Amino acid sequence: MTIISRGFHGRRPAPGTKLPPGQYETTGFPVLSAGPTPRVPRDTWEFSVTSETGKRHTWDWSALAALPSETPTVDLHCVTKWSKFGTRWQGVSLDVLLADVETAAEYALVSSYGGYTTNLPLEDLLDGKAWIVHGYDGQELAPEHGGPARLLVPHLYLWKSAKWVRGIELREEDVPGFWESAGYHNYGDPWKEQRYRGD
Ligand SMILES: Nc1nc2c(c(=O)[nH]1)N[C@H]1C(S)=C(S)[C@@H](COP(=O)(O)O)O[C@H]1N2
Ligand SMILES: [Mo]
Repeated sequence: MTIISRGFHGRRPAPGTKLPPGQYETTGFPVLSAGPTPRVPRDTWEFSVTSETGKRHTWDWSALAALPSETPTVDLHCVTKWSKFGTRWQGVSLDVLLADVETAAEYALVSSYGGYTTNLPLEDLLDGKAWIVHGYDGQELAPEHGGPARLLVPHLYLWKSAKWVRGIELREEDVPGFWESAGYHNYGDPWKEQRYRGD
């Protein structure tokens, strides 16, 4: 007879866990920024989507604020191994922002005030999976966490959630962003532990 103890599977998460492999839970909210925090006033803020034909769609702050917003509650997973459960955001779904954009592109390159970039397949921005968020936990999004507005794409590692988001370029060909060029995984699925190139 074999007695299987609770510890038998070591650190493997239990079925149904919210913690992807190799991650630990934190209750704080660490700030990770590759450079200084840009200060972008809401009245000069602009966000644009540019399609592969060069057609540009632009929203200023009042245009963004006029769109229907959602309040997603999501878990965050950072490649440096912390995860934070149940974060509450407010923002506009990319489904809304991309609704009138005609495109046959398959890839998106996201860029930020300050110069940061990150890339992902366009389909990862659609179908309720991504938002441009401007509120966190019932407050305006703080500058260190990407305010006035950031991308939130919580099913991928958090480096894909570009802070101080400024624009999205829709492209026929994929091009690596800042961390992707520096050796991070091109896609970054935390459940497959796609941290670095080759994972
Ligand atoms: N513009 C910009 N966005 C960014 C970053 C950055 O350096 N610049 N860092 C990324 C990384 S590596 C992480 S883990 C998260 C951190 O978000 P937080 O500081 O709100 O925790 O933002 C991501 N978005
Ligand atoms: Mo990160």
